[in-house]
Amino acid sequence: MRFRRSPRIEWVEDYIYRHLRHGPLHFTLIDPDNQSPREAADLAQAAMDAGSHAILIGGSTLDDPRKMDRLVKMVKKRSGLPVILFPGGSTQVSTHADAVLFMQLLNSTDPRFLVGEQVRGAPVIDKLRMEPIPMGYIVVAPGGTVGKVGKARLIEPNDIDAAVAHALAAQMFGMRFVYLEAGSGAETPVPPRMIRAVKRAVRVPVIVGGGIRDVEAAHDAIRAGADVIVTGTLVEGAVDVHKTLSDLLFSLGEKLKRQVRRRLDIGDDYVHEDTLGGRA
Ligand code: 1GP
Repeated sequence: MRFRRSPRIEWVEDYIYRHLRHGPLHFTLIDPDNQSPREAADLAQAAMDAGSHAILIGGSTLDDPRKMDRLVKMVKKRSGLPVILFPGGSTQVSTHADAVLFMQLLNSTDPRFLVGEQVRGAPVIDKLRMEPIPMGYIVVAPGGTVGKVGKARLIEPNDIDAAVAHALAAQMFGMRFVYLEAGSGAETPVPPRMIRAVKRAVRVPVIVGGGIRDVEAAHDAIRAGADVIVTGTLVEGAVDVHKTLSDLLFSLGEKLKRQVRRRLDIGDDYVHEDTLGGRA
């Protein structure tokens, strides 16, 4: 019997890695708890026009699979971007999405978020032939709703070693992304010092979100080494989503370019390219 050396990397993950070669990315988070399907579709289109790279859909509390399905379908129809589920639980799966972040809340104290929801969701994802993207999810204080719902033993902002240890564990488990989360709407985002330490420790891309509300915070995260920044609240509260995101991405543009140049200079590379034989 022949075994594949590693699971097949499918198109959404490949899309992310290909874009990462040119610098950090921005993902727009849509929380189905806070949006009607129509509002979500408008938001997704504005995000695409502004230059965001993917749409994440998910929330900590939604438990209405039909609303989720309608919302994902409308978002998919209106935006040409990959639509990736960022589920709070196994009921948040929709046939219309392109991929799902198959994640483990690594600092949860509840087996449900460590393995229970994943076991419930896996057969559904398999049946739908949806692309799972294995990801270690680490919640940092203040943690917000996800910290509470996910029963996280929050990592304190100054506990850099704990963040690094969780990220290393994720990588050793074979997860292909690490997500440092301060919680949606967090007063304070993940500290740059923590991002920097995690980025140095792991070879997989580092996603950072929670409380990134302005260019400064986004820039700090990117300068510290974030490969992907995620914003949700920023656009939810915006009068003009397109303008808000365009302004953010435009001002990051120049900074991102400098960051890319630095990366090229130091020959930074991603672990997946070894496993893909340079496919990305
Ligand atoms: C939440 O990290 C995301 O999972 C986004 O947070 O809503 O604060 O942008 P914000």
